[in-house]
Amino acid sequence: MIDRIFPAAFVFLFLLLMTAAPAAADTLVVTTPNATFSPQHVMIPIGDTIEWRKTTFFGHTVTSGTGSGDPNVGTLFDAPLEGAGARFWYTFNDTAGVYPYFCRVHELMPMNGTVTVVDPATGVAGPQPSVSATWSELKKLFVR
Ligand SMILES: [Cu+2]
Repeated sequence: MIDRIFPAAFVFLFLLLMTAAPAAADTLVVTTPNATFSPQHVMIPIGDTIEWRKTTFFGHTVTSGTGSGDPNVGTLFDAPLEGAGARFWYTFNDTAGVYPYFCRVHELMPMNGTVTVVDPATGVAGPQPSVSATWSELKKLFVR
């Protein structure tokens, strides 16, 4: 009896594992205690979402860029100035890399943070190295 049930159970378990859906994208929460972003620096895989929860009375923005002097300030996201209870979500679906952001009101505190987005396939947080050289080009590098 055991001999007949055990292999069937094993095959069932195997099929269950093989057909299991990949891990769903997660949401990571960043709060705003004492005019800071906490945690200040986070690392997530591509596809995950950051939820900023404004947890204090004082209003904050969540603005992409290194600061007001950044020529691309706010182009990726720019949550409005809001206080306690306000939430803002951004899903990092695009390219792996380091995404700085800050609060426009408390920029000089400084109130800022980074989101490092990692490509899970490579573990690389940044542009992929591309191999576009031809064989003869490669040989020139090593054969003299
Ligand atoms: Cu602020």
